[in-house]
Amino acid sequence: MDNGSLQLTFKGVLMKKSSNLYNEACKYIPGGVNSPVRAFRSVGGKPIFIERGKGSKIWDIDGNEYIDFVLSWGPLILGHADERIVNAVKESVEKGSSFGAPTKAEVDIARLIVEMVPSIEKVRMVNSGTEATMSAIRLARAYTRRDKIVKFNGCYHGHGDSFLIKAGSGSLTYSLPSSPGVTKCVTKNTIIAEYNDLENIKKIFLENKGEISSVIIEPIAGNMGLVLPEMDFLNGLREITKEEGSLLIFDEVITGFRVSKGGAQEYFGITPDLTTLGKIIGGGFPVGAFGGRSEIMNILAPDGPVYQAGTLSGNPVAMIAGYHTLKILKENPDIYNYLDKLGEKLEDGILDNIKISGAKGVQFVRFGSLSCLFFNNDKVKNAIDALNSSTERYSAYFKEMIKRGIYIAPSQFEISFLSSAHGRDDIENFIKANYSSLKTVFD
Ligand code: KE4
Repeated sequence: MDNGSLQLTFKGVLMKKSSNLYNEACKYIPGGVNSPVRAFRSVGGKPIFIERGKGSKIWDIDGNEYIDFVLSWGPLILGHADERIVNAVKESVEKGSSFGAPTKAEVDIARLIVEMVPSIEKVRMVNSGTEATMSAIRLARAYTRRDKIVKFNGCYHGHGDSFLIKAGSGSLTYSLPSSPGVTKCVTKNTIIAEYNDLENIKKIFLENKGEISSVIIEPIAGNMGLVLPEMDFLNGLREITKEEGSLLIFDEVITGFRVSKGGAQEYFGITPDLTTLGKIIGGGFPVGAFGGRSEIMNILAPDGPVYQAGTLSGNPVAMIAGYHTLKILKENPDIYNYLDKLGEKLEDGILDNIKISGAKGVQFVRFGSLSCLFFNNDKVKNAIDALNSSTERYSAYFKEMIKRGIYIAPSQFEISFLSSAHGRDDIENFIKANYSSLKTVFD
């Protein structure tokens, strides 16, 4: 798509500096970005370059202010530049940034994760959600001595080869659900199931008896838009993996510490065998983690034969940012009620708008502080449904919201987030912008 002509405007004003810097970026960085979904390709226009953020707000390099509902794709549950995190990071980095040797900060955050996440007795820190999920399936394959994994159509677990088959997030955004470069010997060990379809899973296990090492799932799917698990789907998965001797892996990179202080597994009362984490546990710094029962984790090097490593894994500055974020969440569980109340206010406003704005075929989905607006005539229960959404309508809506100073995900297949720094006025502004944007899109 010609990305040159379409230029986003903020309240009608051309974002000149962003546009020029994007042209410059494209000389040195593929697509001008370091992660595809940031390029705004599916909504058109050039990406907005951000200068700074504070609380619920961000400012672009042209000086335009936005209320941010992307929050770096989820990590910033306390909002941008939270004083408590900034001060802790400043103090830490003044003592040095990295040593390639163990530090107290790693022990402190590991202890907190073990205390907070029901399934985790031991945890290994890495530098991204991708590293966490690729390490978790390697561990599951070693532990069960089986090669196959099951993932769900539309779920995204990072860009590890085994997962780039019918993935979600950016690969769905670019309709590249399976990436070139992933070899057949990898794809043959990845089986794709449909979200919310227990019969399909039972069939897969029958056809691959004794060969499936693990089933990895986003317990609440946030990479095909927001898709909620139907009743008993997760319980059914837990039962069948137990019966079949396969490991159940909850990919809680989004939901971990987001939907409750113990993640989706605490919220639903289902204990997976392994859990992958990211985003919030880094407090805005590059961090991922995977953990589970000691008997599984103990086969990891250096105790066991399963190799996994990382130069900056457990980086003390990132650990401090994550540790203080988790500590604040643990010590202030009312943050989750606050986020849910804000989410409720958002939901009430948007449902009213859908009724009175003349919008047709719009579905609003929310789970706590996670939400998504599907331009779709039907309820979305899996990736097949999600792909029936109108990306054209979403793109038009996105541009209208940006013009009104509301920064939402530049893709129909991503979701919106709230933080404890968001206030009622931010929600009211969203609702106002949402009404006039829907009116414009459907006029
Ligand atoms: P990272 O490697 O991007 O840290 O994490 C990969 C990952 C794993 N599991 C889940 C459930 C995830 O949502 C992600 C990454 N999320 C996307 C946004 N939906 C990252 C945004 C991007 O790719 O730029």
